[in-house]
Order: sequence, then structure tokens, then C-alpha cells
Amino acid sequence: MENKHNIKVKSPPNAAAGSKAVAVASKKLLGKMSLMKGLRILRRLNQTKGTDCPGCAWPDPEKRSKLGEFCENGVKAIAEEAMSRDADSGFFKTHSISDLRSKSDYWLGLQGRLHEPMVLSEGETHYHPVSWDDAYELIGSQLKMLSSPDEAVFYTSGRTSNEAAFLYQLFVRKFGTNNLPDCSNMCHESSGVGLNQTLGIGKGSVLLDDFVHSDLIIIMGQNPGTNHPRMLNTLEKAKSRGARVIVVNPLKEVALERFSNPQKIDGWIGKSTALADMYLQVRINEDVALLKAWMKVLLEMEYEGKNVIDHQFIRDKTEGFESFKENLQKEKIEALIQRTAISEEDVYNSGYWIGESKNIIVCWAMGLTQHVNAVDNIREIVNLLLMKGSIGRKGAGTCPVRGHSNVQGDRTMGIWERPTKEWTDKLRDTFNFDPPATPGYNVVEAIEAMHEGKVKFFMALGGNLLPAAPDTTYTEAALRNCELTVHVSTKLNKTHLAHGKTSLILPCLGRTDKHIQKSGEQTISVENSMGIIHSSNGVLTPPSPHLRSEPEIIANIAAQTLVKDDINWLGLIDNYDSIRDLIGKAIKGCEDYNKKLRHNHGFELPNGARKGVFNTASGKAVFTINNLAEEKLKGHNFLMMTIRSHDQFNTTVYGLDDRYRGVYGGRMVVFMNKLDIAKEGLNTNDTVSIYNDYGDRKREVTGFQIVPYDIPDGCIATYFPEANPLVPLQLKARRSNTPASKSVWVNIRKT
Ligand SMILES: Nc1nc2c(c(=O)[nH]1)N[C@H]1C(S)=C(S)[C@@H](COP(=O)(O)OP(=O)(O)OC[C@H]3O[C@@H](n4cnc5c(=O)[nH]c(N)nc54)[C@H](O)[C@@H]3O)O[C@H]1N2
Ligand SMILES: Nc1nc2c(c(=O)[nH]1)N[C@H]1C(S)=C(S)[C@@H](COP(=O)(O)OP(=O)(O)OC[C@H]3O[C@@H](n4cnc5c(=O)[nH]c(N)nc54)[C@H](O)[C@@H]3O)O[C@H]1N2
Ligand SMILES: [Mo]
Repeated sequence: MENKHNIKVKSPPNAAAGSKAVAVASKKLLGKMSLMKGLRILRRLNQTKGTDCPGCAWPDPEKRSKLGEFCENGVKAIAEEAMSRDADSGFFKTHSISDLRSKSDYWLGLQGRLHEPMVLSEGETHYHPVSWDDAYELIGSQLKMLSSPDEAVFYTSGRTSNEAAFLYQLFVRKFGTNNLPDCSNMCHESSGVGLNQTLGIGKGSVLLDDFVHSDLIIIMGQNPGTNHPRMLNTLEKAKSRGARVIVVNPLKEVALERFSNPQKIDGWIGKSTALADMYLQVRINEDVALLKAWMKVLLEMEYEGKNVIDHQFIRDKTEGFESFKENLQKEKIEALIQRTAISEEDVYNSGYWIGESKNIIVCWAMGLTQHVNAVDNIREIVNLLLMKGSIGRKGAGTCPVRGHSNVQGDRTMGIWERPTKEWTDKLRDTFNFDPPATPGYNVVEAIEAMHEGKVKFFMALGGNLLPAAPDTTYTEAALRNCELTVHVSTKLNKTHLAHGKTSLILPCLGRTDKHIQKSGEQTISVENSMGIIHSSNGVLTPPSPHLRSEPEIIANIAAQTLVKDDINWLGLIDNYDSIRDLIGKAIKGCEDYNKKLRHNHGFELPNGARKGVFNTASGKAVFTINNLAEEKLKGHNFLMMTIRSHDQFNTTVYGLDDRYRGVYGGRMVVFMNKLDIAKEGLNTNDTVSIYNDYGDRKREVTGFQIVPYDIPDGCIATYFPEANPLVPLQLKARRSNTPASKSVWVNIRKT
């Protein structure tokens, strides 16, 4: 953990990106690799037939910029993966597990790419090298020894390619379990659940081109300047065509206020565009109150004779409007507005804009999905769009902005602990076996099951479950309960150190590496946030000859585990086209997968909502009645959200600065309203401890430095993953089980 005295706080900048972003990106890149290597990869990044950025899932425009389709944080992601340094056997010989456990995620990441397979046998203090064959043998024999396939859990993170994900779920289901939790469970699960139920598809409905046809773009609970920087180019373009932008966020995020496009001369010389036309600083988790207030404004406008609701659309395409409206009429607009902490004037004015606009897009991310009533947030957005008929037509619709670069593709490929019957039936018919019918564990359930000793085997295809999950102490104990933990990873991380009795680290190729198999260089495929599947090709020579590709590792484990299986698992690896042939047979919308993938820009998956066709039980889009935020937890004063800094990718910490929020040199900070600081008798720069008690046990993390910030009173923000020990595992969204890591009740005391 860093020393708090090193943390410097300055005023946030006036605009995001600009030449500063280019300077920071270049410095990060050159700090980790040679100029030649850097240029080789950047030239191909996000280009047609190039390498898909391992950062976020924002789509690429059809016409790519000659200057390159990447952003500062994409460059950081590349530098982190392709760095010229190795954590080899010498490194593991020097550092014991207990030594490594005392290091931060940042330090672990700096040690470089994993070099060769490593094992930690029972009772040992150091990981040591193991051959691939012995590793596969160990996994196969452990899996065959389980008394039920459900004693194994197979986690996935969202960088995994479609080819690897498809093979993985097929192997796991043939093995006999649906225990396929993934990072999505902690991420956009609430979006999937809310959208599926109301619009018949768990994905967003817009395409990139819709933005330039939109009148109004509402961005809720998302910080694209840091997490989806290429989205700012899209917003700039939409604004130049006349779209208005409303931002709903408790924090003033600089990038949503002003943006200097580093791909344009104007941006280089410091000229910037204002992005938000209105910035609404909502109180944490009062988005449902705001959405309800807006919809009441629409009803008021209608009473005044303005035609702002699309009655024809509601009649033809939806159900449940009358009871929804009746429920809405019971709410008092004054009370709703008061909950939001936004002024009455701003709520009305933004509501009038919604009334006046025809084509509306709502974008959102973790600020909406990680609350107990997160599914309600999403369903309330759908209600608003349905009232406006703003779905299924150009320039309008839903835009859940995904996290990991292929998290959406992994779900399409079947990484899902609760597959639909339609999915399972198709798998059965294609592969002639009976897939397990009972739902598997999601992330929270898997942790609980490990804790209770019901799970003996844990495998992770990527990711870093320990710090990413809630309740770090509890999760660590859960992982330690396993007989064998297996980690397929590119970089060393904390989860490798929370090992089972025996543990394996299997180092794999990353997105930037070339995959060479018997038939030559291989392509992989991914799906972006808008449902477009396209290819990705690594360009770098892998950092070590001992690395294997994810599909190859999975095929070998399957071959070791499934006796007398009718799939020639190892044969599939010689040419990934054969994996894609299976995908084409087993997944609706993926027919002729190989052929369609060869098209320059890939292909679009079927999306009913995009066309105004709703695959719900009734064939209509559904209005729903939703809950306002929960009561305050007794005896607690602050609602805490755990967010990302500008210098991290989830649990991978690139550096210790959060430039857009003016924080330098450390991550142990708590952003707090000035009035709250005074009210608590605290001072700027004080070090505090944050604690809570949800009735089961006391949780506490110490050593946060106070940073005064423009945030509604009663709300505070800390960084993920440092604050995860404060998120109780049982605090999760209704219906989606997503940990509520954006609304944790806490108290603060000076230390
Ligand atoms: N560089 C970089 N890129 C990334 C990632 C990364 O860590 N680094 N992570 C990737 C992943 S997996 C994901 S899921 C996405 C995450 O992308 P984001 O969702 O943008 O990430 P968070 O930092 O969690 O930010 C959430 C935003 O929601 C706001 N917020 C919090 N609570 C509320 C609320 O109650 N209401 C509203 N309206 N707003 C709220 C916060 O102030 C913050 O601006 O980014 C992806 N891209
Ligand atoms: N409190 C709090 N907790 C959160 C969140 C939050 O906002 N607040 N956000 C949640 C969200 S949205 C998400 S998505 C999860 C993220 O949870 P995860 O996806 O589990 O975590 P990451 O940090 O993305 O995983 C990083 C690790 O992935 C491995 N890796 C990187 N690239 C590859 C690759 O190509 N192949 C393989 N096999 N491994 C690779 C590296 O070893 C690296 O250490 O965290 C969740 N946790
Ligand atoms: Mo995510």
C-alpha cells in the first residue's frame, strides 16, 4: 500500500484528452517497451483486420483514422500486456508466496508477463516450474476425482476470445456442470436482466451510426473519458450534428464536460468542445427518482396539450402502460426531485428537452448496474424510451456500454451459468449429449459455495477474482478452501496468491501476440459493445516460447478429462477455423461464421429490439413498475461508490495518478463533499478509516486520505479494488445478483 504522504491533490484540468493524453500515453508505452515494438502494435490497433484493443468494448467506426484508432488508456492496456519484462522461474524462486502477498496489484503488474507454467504443491512456499503435460494431467485427474461435476467452478473474465469461450463452455457442459460464473456477473448482469425482461434481448439496441442521428444522448453512471475514451469522438461528432447531451453523475467528470480531440489539429493546440449541455449531479442511487420525475414532466406536458408521448408506439408495440402510468401518478414530483439532490429547475428543463426530442439514446455503465435496485434502474430507462417510442428506430435506443473488450462475445458463446432452454437444446442437438439442466453458480454463489466447502476445484480463464469480488477477506478464505486452483493468465495477480491446497499458473498468449498453430498464423474473433463480431490478429512474437493459447490450453484439459469423447479436441487447435465451424453450427446468428468473419468489418448479430421486434413472451415491449432506492442503513452516514481511476484497468493498476480528478501519487483517497468534511470535524488531507456493519460482522479499511470534491453531500467515492473489503457479499442487486459496489453504507473516523 502506498504512503499517503506521497499523495498530491491539484485542481482537475479544464478538459480531457488533448496533447497531454498523447504525451502520457507515449511515456507509458516507452517506459515498458521499445519504440519499434510500440509502433508495430499501435499501427495495427483497431484497424480493419488488425488487433482488437484489449481495453474497452467501444466499437470502431467503419472509416478508421489514419492516425490510429486508439486512446490513451488503450495504449496503457497494450503497454501493460506487451511489456518487455518477464516474471520467470528465477523471479518465483526469489519471491515466496508470503512475500508476494504483501505487494500491491501495481507492483505485481510491474513484474512483467508470466513466462512458463508454475505449480505450487501442498505445503510449499514458492511456485516452481512444471511441464504443460504434467499440469494437464494434474487438472484431469483432479476433475475425475470429484464426487460431482458441480464441485468444480470455471470462471471467465472478458478478454477471452470467442473461440476460447466457446470451447470452454462446451468442455464444462460436457463435463457436466453449468458452474460458469464470469466477470459479467459483477458488471452488466443487471443490464442483461432488465433488458431481457422488457425488450426481449439482453444487449443494447443502438449501432455507432445511431449517434449522429440522435437528438438527445443521456449518459448515466458512466465515465467514458477514462473507461471508454473513444466514445468521446462519437459524442463530439453527434454534437456537431446537433445532438444535445445530458449527463447524470454524482461526480463532475471532466471528460464529460469538455473534450480536446487528440486526433484533430484543434485538439492538439488545446481547443476543446463542450460535451454536456446539462450536467445533473444526482445523489448516488437516486437515478430511479430522477427517471420517474422526468416521466412525470412528460405527463405534465401532455396535460398542457403538448404532444410529447408516442401513443401510437405505446398502443402498437408495448404492454403495461396503463398500470405503469397509474403507479407513476401516485408519486409526488417534489419528493422525487428532493431525493435526487438536483434543482427543480434543472429537472424540469432536462425533462422538457426529453419531451421535445424525438430520437433519444440512453448510455449507461457501472453507475447504474451496481446497486441493490440496479435492475430497476435499467427497467426505468426502458420505460422512458418506450414512452417516447425511442427504440427500434434510427438515432434512438438503449446503449449499455460494456466493460471488457469481449465480455459480450463470451456471453454469446455460452459463458453463462443460467443458459436458456433454447441454448441448451441447440447444444444437445449439435453435439449429441445431454447438457446439464440445473443452473450453475454465479460469482457470488460460487464464492459462497467455496466457503461452505461445496467446491473443490476452481479454474479461472483470465481475470483476477480475489480483488475484483466483494468482501475480499471472505473471498480469500473461500478460494483457500479449494483442493486445486488453476489460473490461466497473462500477468501475475493477487488471485494466484490466494491459492487452493495445490495451485497452477498457466501462462497464455494475450491479444497482442501471434497465435501460431500447425496450419500457420491464427485469427481470433470478438464481439463489441454493439453486437458486431469481427476478427483480431496478434502482431507480436510472444514474450516466451512456453506460452500457449487459451483454446489450446482448454482443448488439452478437455482431452485429459473427458474420456472417450467424440470430439477430437486437440485436432481443433491446428486451425481455429474448425472451432468456428462448430460455433456456426451451435449458435443462432453465427451460421457461416468463418465466411462472415472474413468480411472487413465483421458482421452484425441478430437484434430484435434494434428493429422494433420484441422477443418477449407477448411479443410486446413491457412497461414495468420499479423501486426507489433502499432505506439508509441504520447508524451509517455515507453512501459510498467504488470507482475506477484514470490509471487502472479493473484490478490492473497502470500508475498511481488520476489526472482527471487531480490526484497524483496514490490511490488510498476518499472523495468527499466540503460541507461533510467540516460536519465530521475533519480536515483536507486527514487520514481516515472507513467502516461499516451490515449485521453479520464489522468491516474496516484504514489509511484513506480525504480529498474535497464536487459530490453531493452524504455521498463519498473510493477506488475499486482498495475498498472492496467493505462491500458485503450479500449486498447485491435483486434479480441479477450483481454486487452493489456503488452503494455501500459506511462511516468515517479519523485515525
Ligand atoms: N481504462 C479503463 N477502461 C475500462 C475499465 C478500466 O478499469 N479502465 N474497465 C472496463 C470495465 S470491465 C467496465 S465495466 C467499464 C466501467 O466503466 P464505468 O462504469 O464508466 O466505470 P466506473 O469507474 O465504475 O464508473 C462509474 C461512473 O458512475 C458514476 N456513478 C456511481 N454511482 C452512480 C449512481 O448511483 N448514479 C449515477 N448516475 N452515476 C453513478 C461514477 O461517478 C462514475 O463516473 O469500463 C471498461 N473500460
Ligand atoms: N468494488 C468494485 N468491484 C468491482 C467493480 C467495481 O466497479 N467496484 N467492477 C466489477 C467489474 S465491472 C468487473 S468486469 C470485474 C473485473 O473482474 P476480472 O475480469 O476478474 O478482473 P480484471 O482485473 O479485469 O483481470 C485482470 C487479470 O486478467 C488477466 N488477463 C489479462 N489479459 C488476459 C488474457 O488475454 N487472457 C487471460 N487468460 N488472462 C488475461 C491478467 O492476469 C490480469 O491480472 O470487477 C468487478 N469488481
Ligand atoms: Mo466490467
